[in-house]
Amino acid sequence: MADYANQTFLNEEINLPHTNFKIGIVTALWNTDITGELKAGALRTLKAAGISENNIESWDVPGSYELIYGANKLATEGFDAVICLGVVIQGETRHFDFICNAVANGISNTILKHNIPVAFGLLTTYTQQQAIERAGGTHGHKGEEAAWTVLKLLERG
Ligand code: DLZ
Repeated sequence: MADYANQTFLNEEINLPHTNFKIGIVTALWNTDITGELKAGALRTLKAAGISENNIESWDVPGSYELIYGANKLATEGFDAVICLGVVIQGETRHFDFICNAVANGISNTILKHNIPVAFGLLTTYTQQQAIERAGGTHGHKGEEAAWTVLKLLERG
């Protein structure tokens, strides 16, 4: 996969056609010390782009598997974009594969069904340290990146 240093596009300015977009942030409560930081970064990025707090719904769901339901529910309710945030750390069982694949497929299906941007802000790491490094550490901030991603797509209106 690409290195964080190649992601200079993240510094690009966002030019939204308006700032009234309704954006949902769905965050898994597993590994909440890390997902909490992902959420804080996503909120910071949305606000910096001019999205008012009144137009942002932040919804905490039990685990990453529930991101699928969360994204689909908000899309059904008319949100313009959804940011999904979670951390799945490889354990000794096959849960990791099932959850990661299900979330990837579920989010793809939601995008296609509702035709809105849904960001895949799911960290899928071998260790907790790798996840920490991607929540504002040496490998960037995947919460900020996920928010930037939906904003970039909303530029089109
Ligand atoms: C069950 C489970 C496991 C083993 N690991 C994680 C994890 O690392 N990260 C996460 O977000 N959720 C995990 N879960 C919970 C599932 O996502 C889900 O909440 C439950 O299976 C109930 O549907």
